Amino acid sequence: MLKTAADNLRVRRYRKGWILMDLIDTTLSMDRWEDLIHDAETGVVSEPLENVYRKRGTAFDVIFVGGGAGGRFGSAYAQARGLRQLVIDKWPFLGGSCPHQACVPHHLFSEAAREMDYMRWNSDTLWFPKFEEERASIVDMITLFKKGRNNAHAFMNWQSKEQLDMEYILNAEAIVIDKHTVEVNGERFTTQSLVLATGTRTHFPPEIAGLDKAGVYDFATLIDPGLDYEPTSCVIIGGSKVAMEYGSFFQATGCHTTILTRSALMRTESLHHVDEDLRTYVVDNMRLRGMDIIEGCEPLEVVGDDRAAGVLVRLADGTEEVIETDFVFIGTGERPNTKPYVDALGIEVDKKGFVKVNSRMQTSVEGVYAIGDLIGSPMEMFKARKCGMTAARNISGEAFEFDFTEFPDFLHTTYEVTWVGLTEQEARDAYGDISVIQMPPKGIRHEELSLPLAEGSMLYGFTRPELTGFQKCIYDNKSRRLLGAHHCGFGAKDAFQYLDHLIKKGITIDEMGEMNELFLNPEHFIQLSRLRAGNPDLQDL
Ligand code: KPC
Repeated sequence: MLKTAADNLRVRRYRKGWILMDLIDTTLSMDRWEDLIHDAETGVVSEPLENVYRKRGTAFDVIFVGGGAGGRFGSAYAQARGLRQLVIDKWPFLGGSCPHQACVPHHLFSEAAREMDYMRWNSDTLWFPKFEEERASIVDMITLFKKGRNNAHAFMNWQSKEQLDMEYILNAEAIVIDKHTVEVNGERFTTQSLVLATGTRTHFPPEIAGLDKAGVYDFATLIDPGLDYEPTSCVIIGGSKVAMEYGSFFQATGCHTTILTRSALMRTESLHHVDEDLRTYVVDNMRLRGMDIIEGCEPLEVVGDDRAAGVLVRLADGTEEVIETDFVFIGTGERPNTKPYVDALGIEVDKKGFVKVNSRMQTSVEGVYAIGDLIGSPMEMFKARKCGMTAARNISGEAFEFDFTEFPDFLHTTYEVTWVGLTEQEARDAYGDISVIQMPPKGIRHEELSLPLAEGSMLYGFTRPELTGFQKCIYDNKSRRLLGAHHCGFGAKDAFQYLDHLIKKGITIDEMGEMNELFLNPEHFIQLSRLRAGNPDLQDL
């Protein structure tokens, strides 16, 4: 019989009924971690994986319930500040849904979508082979992801243990008893402070009938248990980022995709500062790739016997129709499950169940903190991680506030779409006298201009100029400060992390013009700003 990772590890029985895998004195290689996580995922190992200094007892300064990005970064920060921390997760790895079902597969699929889009536009030209749609398989991509994802999981466990010296219990449910007590595997651990970090799940709108039918998926079930057939078409219910991102991927594989959304794409409540010109370019380009986007409609029911066969929708004009499909994907946003915390602790939550916190991540109950997706939008990595850090700083005695009202944002279609600061309209309303620098400039049709042109868009520039992307930045003419930047294209996302910081520091067009571009820089903002920076009176470009 093949030995499993579990066979090679010491299993300690503490007391009758308490069995766990004690890892504190063992250094596992990446390979061994991968094997162990695999064993836990397949049920070969069912006991908790524990990295706890038992000799120090079971009392902690802070327990993080949930070891995703917020819980892991909060734990690392708490540990570094000299607090004794414990982080607990039901999955056999730290890092949460990001590397398991969410951000990492989304990025893999979005990169695949971009590659397939590129291959399609260039099919059977130059050195490109003819694009073979039958080889573009959604199931193959899911299989590829699932085969590789434990590597990142293994690394999170290894880094947290060997480099960050974090204490953790994985593969075990945490039950919050009261604000000082958490039960795991029948054993009680005590804590001074408690941090809730258990994230969210897709919201399946109860008013839409038939969402329990086979053939209905969300981003999580697409991966686990996983889509097990190659769909012929897809109907997406909802117009969230998830809807746009996964929809663009499905469409790129050749699975014709229809998005049914109440609000217009990128005009949903959860997104702010979306410039109308950017939005138009993005949505037009999704349609150009063949997607059907039906806005202002109301999906009513997934029809079919036990399997989805279509979606009944009420259109904006009040008529109803069934859009046939064998694959329904839900992209209507996410909700938390906070009932156990309300019941055990009496913490305040909002109408959708998100935990109410102040800027120090403190809930309505003293000593209890909540972080990450559990507290609502934006459900982005920077926020989760910095929420964890904020909680840890406050628990360690520092009065530290985290304001995430302004942040750089992004999504994928077959493009990378990213934005920060004010839209043109918002800037006009707030400042009146502004300059807009954009590419293509107003008055030039994209079909007649191959710019913007840079990494990732060079071939388009010489084949289909209108596909090269769109960009815009906005200055306040009086202070000459950068107010906002907006981009659809390739390779500029990282720049927006720094632009966000620079905008908050008050960077001016003159300082922008002083920067050293690495030509052809995907956002073009430096050279375009420099062309205007010499003018005492700023103008559009
Ligand atoms: C591979 C990768 O960085 C994505 S998973 C991140 C999880 S965590 O570091 O805990 O935020």
